[in-house]
Amino acid sequence: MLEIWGRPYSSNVIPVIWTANELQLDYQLQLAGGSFGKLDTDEFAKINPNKMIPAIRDGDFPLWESLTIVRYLCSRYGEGTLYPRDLQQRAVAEQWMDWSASIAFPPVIQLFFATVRCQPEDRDPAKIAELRDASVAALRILDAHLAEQAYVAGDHFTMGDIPLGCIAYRFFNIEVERPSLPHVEAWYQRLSARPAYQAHVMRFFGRNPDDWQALEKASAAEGVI
Ligand SMILES: N[C@@H](CCC(=O)N[C@@H](CS)C(=O)NCC(=O)O)C(=O)O
Repeated sequence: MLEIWGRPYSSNVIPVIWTANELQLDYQLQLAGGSFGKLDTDEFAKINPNKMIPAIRDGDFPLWESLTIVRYLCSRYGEGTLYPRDLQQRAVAEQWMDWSASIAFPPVIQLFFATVRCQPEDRDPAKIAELRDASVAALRILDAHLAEQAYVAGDHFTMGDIPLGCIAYRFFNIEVERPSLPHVEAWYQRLSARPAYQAHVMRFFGRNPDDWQALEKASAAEGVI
């Protein structure tokens, strides 16, 4: 049995859960991190000594780092679909996964924290504009790439779309003025038609810390989602 450890609304956990669902894997979600705790336990130390989520256990094989987990699951369970067989196509998918972590994720997640996760009276318009511009500058690079092809690594959806798809959902749902990014918007619409994206990425968008507390309580009551 595959176990995924984490909170299903945490930005680094969402790509792993989306991947598992795209691959139609049978897995058990172990709620961990935040108020669910468990990161300080001896059991979790054997899975991820960094005490961070996400982490997985595939049988007795533990693995951590979200994008490494996405690559592992796709290579093991999605060869020829999410994990391109063609080496150059696979390299392009990986290139955009690494780019998402190094270039696109930092400004978008900071913009998310400066708006959605910040009480209106504490928001700093100058900081928000700066982060919005940095996010747009990054996404313009993706926009030019997607002008040439439907998905990040070609004509089909692959693992290359997963981290950026998570970022796109955050970016397009933050209430901030933004210029048109027509090719990123068209790709985001294509992702939005995918059932696993709707169910596991478009599911959580907390507007204030109370929402998260309510969600954590509800999730705790459910036990395993
Ligand atoms: N580079 C790591 C970052 C992991 C990370 O920062 N995880 C955060 C949540 S997104 C964490 O474990 N925080 C402690 C907690 O949630 O309790 C990855 O991509 O997996």
